[in-house]
Amino acid sequence: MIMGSQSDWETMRHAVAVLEALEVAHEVRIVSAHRTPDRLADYARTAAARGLSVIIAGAGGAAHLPGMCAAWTILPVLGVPVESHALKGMDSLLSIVQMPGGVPVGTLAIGKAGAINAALMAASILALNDTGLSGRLSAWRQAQTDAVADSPSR
Ligand code: RP5
Repeated sequence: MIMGSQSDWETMRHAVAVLEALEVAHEVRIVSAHRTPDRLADYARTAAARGLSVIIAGAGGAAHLPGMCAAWTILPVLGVPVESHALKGMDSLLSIVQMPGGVPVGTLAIGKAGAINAALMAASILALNDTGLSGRLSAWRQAQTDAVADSPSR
């Protein structure tokens, strides 16, 4: 998992929490498309050779991190638009989702929900070749279902 800034952690920590709950091996790095472009190029170019399978990239504002990451790797890249102060994350969303045909980024929702779902989608991809993870993911979904009350408490 990469994020553009320390300030993205408050959002992206929700993805990490899901990965930890599902016992998905992961690493977390700050990599900025604009402030550390060489770090991004190196990270994306070497990701597959280092054994990574999926990259979750969270960024806000002019959120070029997921797209530029996808430009340098054929690994699946899942983009999380972090909610920005100025435009409430619409800038982040549009920056991430409007990729040109040929370089895909799987774009999730703005903010916490997107971070959670990015982790779940990454787990789903990995579970295709990991029966243990598949079982943990099914159990996670069942626990979520079981936690929904029949009626609201008043
Ligand atoms: C982006 O700029 C980051 O992903 C972050 O969401 C946004 C603001 O970064 P900071 O100014 O808070 O470091 O690159």
